[in-house]
Amino acid sequence: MSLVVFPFKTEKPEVVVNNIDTAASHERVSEVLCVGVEEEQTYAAIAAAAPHVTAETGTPVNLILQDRIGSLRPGKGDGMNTALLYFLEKSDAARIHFYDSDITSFNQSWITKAEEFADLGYDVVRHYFPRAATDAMITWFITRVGFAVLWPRSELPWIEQPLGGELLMTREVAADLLADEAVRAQSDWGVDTLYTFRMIQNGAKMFETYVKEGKAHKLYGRLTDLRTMLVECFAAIQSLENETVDGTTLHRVQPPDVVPSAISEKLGYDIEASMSLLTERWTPRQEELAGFFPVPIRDGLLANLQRPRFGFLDESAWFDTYLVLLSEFDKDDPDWQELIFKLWIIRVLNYTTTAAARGYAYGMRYLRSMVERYLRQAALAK
Ligand code: GDX
Ligand code: MN
Repeated sequence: MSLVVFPFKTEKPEVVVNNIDTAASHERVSEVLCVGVEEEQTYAAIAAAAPHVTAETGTPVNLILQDRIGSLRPGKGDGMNTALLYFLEKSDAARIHFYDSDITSFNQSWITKAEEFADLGYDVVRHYFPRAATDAMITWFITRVGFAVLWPRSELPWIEQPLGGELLMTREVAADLLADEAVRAQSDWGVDTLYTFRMIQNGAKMFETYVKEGKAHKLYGRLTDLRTMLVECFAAIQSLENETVDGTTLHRVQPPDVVPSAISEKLGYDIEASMSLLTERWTPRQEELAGFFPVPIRDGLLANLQRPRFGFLDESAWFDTYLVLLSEFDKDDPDWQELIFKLWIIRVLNYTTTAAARGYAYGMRYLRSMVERYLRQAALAK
């Protein structure tokens, strides 16, 4: 039997409660655990609904607040690690599933799929979803690029959605994760990167299952909403820079299926609003830090003091930029935070206007082949 966990912050209560009910009604689920941050309105709504769901389904629904386990910003990482600790110490379930609580397309087949592949002997089952060509821009330009550049011979760059919050793992995998000091420390958005990285490094057998209805959830508008996530996801990669990963892990990916037009035709972010961010919030120190980059990149970046410019940051310039960021970026420095944010927006706009503008199929083909080119380039240098 399995424990299903929903980490939550402030979400629409009816969405979360509906998801809890869906999970509690599944025959493989012996308990549902909701992990909140504080006793706010979402927490109160879940507390009120939980006894009814338990009574109707016969499955206990428990609600707890996250512990302070890590040492970075207290965020989703503390929530997930609190759930792992609960799973290992207070539950006798054989497997744990995580699902984001804000998903409106969640249904029982997600749990069934994960269980079926775990039954086949995989230690980790991750869900992956069709995404718009301009969505998942942190995954593509930060995480998958970082995995390709740093561990080109490992399975890491081949993981479809390394940051996805929907996954199953066995007790053994959970114990390995929680025994790891760096995992416990990662209390922020970097937690997904750490989990994915250690799973592959520890040799867990991983299966990625395709969920064709997609993950419909609370949407972002301007890319500003993603700023903290960007900084924390990059810092997580940077913290792993000196680690080694061999290339022997078993990792299988279920082939993708049809992509609904609602997804292939979706715009992932507001282009005009994001462009206007490029000329804002400059400081003299950021201008100075721009000097760390090769001259054409520095000059292109600084042109954004006057007006948005993004033509210069193509695939090869991003490789060079990424290497400089790996060695120079300081996650605690507000000027570096703003500069990596600007650079990432510039790269995203460049990609949007040169590749995604040619259509969904072209954009996705481009992103996949880009990761492949990066890992070949990195492997030659290592
Ligand atoms: N307990 C707890 N504590 N839950 C949190 C916290 C926190 O500090 N912050 C967010 N959550 C919950 C939230 O309510 C939701 O259920 C889930 O975590 C994910 O947060 P959301 O704001 O919906 O993030 P988003 O942008 O949808 O990101 C998710 O997908 C990303 C991705 O797939 O790219 C999330 O799982 C990310 O970790 C992942 O990088
Ligand atoms: Mn979400």
